[in-house]
Amino acid sequence: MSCLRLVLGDQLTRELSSLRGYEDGDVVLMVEVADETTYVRHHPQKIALILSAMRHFAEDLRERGLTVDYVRLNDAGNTGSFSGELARAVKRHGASSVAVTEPGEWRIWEMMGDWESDLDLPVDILEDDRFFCSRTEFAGLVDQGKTGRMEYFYREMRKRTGLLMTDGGPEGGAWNFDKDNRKALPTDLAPPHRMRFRPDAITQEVLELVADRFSDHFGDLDGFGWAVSRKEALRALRHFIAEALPRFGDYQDAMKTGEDFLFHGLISPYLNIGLLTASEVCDKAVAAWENGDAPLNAVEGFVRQILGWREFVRGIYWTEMPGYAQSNHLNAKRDLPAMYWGAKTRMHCMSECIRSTRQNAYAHHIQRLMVTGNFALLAGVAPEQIERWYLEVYADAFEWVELPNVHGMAMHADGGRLGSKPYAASGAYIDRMSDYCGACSYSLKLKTGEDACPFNYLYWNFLIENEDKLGNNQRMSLIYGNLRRKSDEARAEIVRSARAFLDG
Ligand code: FAD
Ligand code: DLZ
Ligand code: SF4
Repeated sequence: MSCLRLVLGDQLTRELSSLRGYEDGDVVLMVEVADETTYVRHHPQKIALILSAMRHFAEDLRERGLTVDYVRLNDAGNTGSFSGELARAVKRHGASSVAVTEPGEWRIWEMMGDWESDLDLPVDILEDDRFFCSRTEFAGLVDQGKTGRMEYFYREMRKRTGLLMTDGGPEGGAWNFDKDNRKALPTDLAPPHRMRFRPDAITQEVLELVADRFSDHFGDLDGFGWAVSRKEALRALRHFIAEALPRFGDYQDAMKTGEDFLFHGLISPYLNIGLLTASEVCDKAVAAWENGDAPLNAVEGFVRQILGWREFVRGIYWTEMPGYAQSNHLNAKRDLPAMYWGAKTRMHCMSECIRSTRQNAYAHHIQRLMVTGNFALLAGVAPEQIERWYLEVYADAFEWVELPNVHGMAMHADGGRLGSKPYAASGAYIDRMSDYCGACSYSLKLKTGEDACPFNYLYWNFLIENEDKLGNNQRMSLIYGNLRRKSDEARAEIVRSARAFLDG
């Protein structure tokens, strides 16, 4: 009685639930399929990362003595879908059951629901226990009213895990040290270099395949330097903890021309495909603080991103889907501007973030939220168009984490489930956190007109257009107070500038 154990491209973890209990005679199935490489037009680096990491993981399992059946993208007879390849493999191996870990995307979850009846054998869908908070546990917290805001969920998770806790309270006497964080970057401070990994023979072969089949997707493949095995991902993590973590908190929100990584971890792709686990990453960061190698404001800020935000958005995704993706609270309808695909723009901040995205399949959080996300929010881009963009262009993009971040955090399309108010900002915020404005051909000082920073008038225009939905939001009362003090003439000038820009 052999069990076919299907491992998906974002489940590359040795301790995965579907690999536990492996017995002689069982077969691990891994499949490269056209449906997954093209359901959106992924950045070529994302495809290369996943396929190469899958091939390395299969080798690793074989070295540990497991039998692995690995189907390559160009193999003859490849049906191109998970369902098709699973059916073929069941026949090939005469399997009597299938085991698989729950997937990271709703569309695959729905697909898996058909497998038992289609294949006419038992299909065991096991919990993905690589997260701190299971789907069921999160649903329980929703019922207890503990997931209204990320901050309360995070505190609950600190208590449950004991991370950065002492005598039942938070280490350092506070849950959050953001007052010490978010500084602008001093001009003389050089960030550490990015750790790049030279492609080995397996990666070289994948790079050729990707260049051959996906060269029409947005993004550069040259300079591919991602870690593709657990060993390399651990080296990347050690590099981050030693070189960048100590300053992570201070400069978490900073942006600088030509500096694409600053003090960020660049570990989200590894976490999301399973080369690193959330608990080991948090444990190592906490150990750095315990050993005196990183300050508490940095380590707490970092742990909050993973134990707090990452778990919170996953919980929202699985408790709110499939309806979550359908809402459009601000009724945003505009098409995604061509500059997101690299068309020339005078906006230096947008041009920098999109350049980094194209070159690296990466932009850091504040670039995603306060530049490209903020622009899409203020310009009223249709949520499904900007969501698709984020899902396509980042190496770490999987719907469970991408959708709540874009739909909820950046676009406020969920009406406030994820965040109590939209992260809308004018050019002043971007200027405070970056050196972008000094190199821009728009003027930050001008508030309206052809040469004014577009973020300035788009910000007020957004508030005017959405006054019926946001005007009574307690957290925006100050801003709306300022808007209401503007003369009719000033408001009309804002609307005129915004229309001219957006229609242009
Ligand atoms: P660091 O800044 O070093 O942070 C450390 C880790 O914290 C990250 O690796 C990540 O695992 C976690 N983290 C931080 N913020 C978040 C968050 N808001 N949600 C979930 N995890 C978080 N993250 C993704 O993993 N995939 C996405 O598709 C994705 N899309 C995003 C879209 C938008 C509009 C926004 C605003 C954020 C998005 N994020 C996404 C969250 C965040 O921007 C990335 O996790 C981060 O930039 C990854 O780079 P890093 O590893 O250098 O992160
Ligand atoms: C993203 C991706 C890509 C590009 N290719 C594959 C693939 O060929 N085989 C595979 O198993 N997984 C791939 N993935 C990741 C899947 O899309 C991901 O596992 C599902 O979306 C579930 O989260
Ligand atoms: Fe961006 Fe405005 Fe600054 Fe130019 S002036 S870089 S458009 S915020």
